[in-house]
Amino acid sequence: MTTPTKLVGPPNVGKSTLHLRLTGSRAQMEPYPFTTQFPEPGMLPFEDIQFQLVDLPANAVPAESGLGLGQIAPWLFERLGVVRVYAKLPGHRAEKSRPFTLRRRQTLADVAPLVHRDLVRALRHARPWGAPGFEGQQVGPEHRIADGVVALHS
Ligand SMILES: Nc1nc2c(ncn2[C@@H]2O[C@H](COP(=O)(O)OP(=O)(O)OP(=O)(O)O)[C@@H](O)[C@H]2O)c(=O)[nH]1
Ligand SMILES: [Mg+2]
Repeated sequence: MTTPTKLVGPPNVGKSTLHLRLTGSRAQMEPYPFTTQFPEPGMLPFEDIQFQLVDLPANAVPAESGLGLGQIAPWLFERLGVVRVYAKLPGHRAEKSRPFTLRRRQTLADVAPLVHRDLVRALRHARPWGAPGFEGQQVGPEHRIADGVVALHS
């Protein structure tokens, strides 16, 4: 088992240097801010376990002035790969105000237990709307989720 841990901080303070020293990663370090553009994972061994240490791009939003504050939520949304699923059950309208939030690469089988306990076993097929190419087309529980409405059928 690994324990994911994130390395965050202001620009140019030596996060990547530390990451490289700890994990032997190929994290890029330069004497100017915003060198790190993408998350860089590395493994830090300790006795018989390993920490997964992720070097992250700098957070340059000054809390005092609030400049750029509005970018944080969309950035998190994108980087975490959040997907919103609006579930529709037979005989009900789609719940458009309360999406279930999952992550990219999850499947409709992962949606089922969030909607109803019984759906875990009962889900037979679904019809997703939102992703191009799957507008209402029948798909199985293994189908990868996308933002949009999904009609679930047991
Ligand atoms: N003097 C000194 N310089 C350091 C230390 N750690 C890192 N540096 C230098 O500081 C600069 C920035 O290092 P990085 O590791 O790229 O910093 P960072 O925080 O990852 O920067 P961003 O990815 O741009 O946010 C590099 O020139 C490093 O060589 C330290 O402990 N002391
Ligand atoms: Mg860096």
